[in-house]
Amino acid sequence: MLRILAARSEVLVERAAALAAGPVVVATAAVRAGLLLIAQRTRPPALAGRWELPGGRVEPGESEPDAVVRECREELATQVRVTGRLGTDLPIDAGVLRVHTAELASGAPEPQALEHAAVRWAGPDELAEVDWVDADRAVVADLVALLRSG
Ligand code: DCM
Repeated sequence: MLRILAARSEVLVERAAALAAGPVVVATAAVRAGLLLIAQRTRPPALAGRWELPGGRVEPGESEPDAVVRECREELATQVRVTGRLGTDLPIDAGVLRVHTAELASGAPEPQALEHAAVRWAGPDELAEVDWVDADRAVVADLVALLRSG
């Protein structure tokens, strides 16, 4: 009984922490042949023209990897397979940003900029020069290491 109560209160504490942090936004670090997929935002005006890892808000009841797969399908018309996590939680205005690593599923279509101004594959030496949105810039060193490790 005590163990059940303890487990329940742990779940409640986790939920309270999640609510305090706000909604979770997932970002996708999709890697292919040593290159990273990056996408140029069109909105809001403050972020338009700057580059990001594609992603978006996790919907209620949805897992983070499922949200990554859905967002890549909706925004890029491609199919990804989530392979892990990168970096720590990044605070953003909308809540918290979590980066997941991914690869294109075998036979997946080439990503298209359905909701971005452009998408492109970037190498490790280019990443420092990219005009990143602020949150994503915080993981550039991790992204370079990810590309170099493959
Ligand atoms: N966001 C971000 N970096 C990303 C993806 C999203 O900082 N790689 C931010 C921008 C928005 C919020 O998350 O404030 C929601 O993203 P979107 O507008 O793309 O749904």
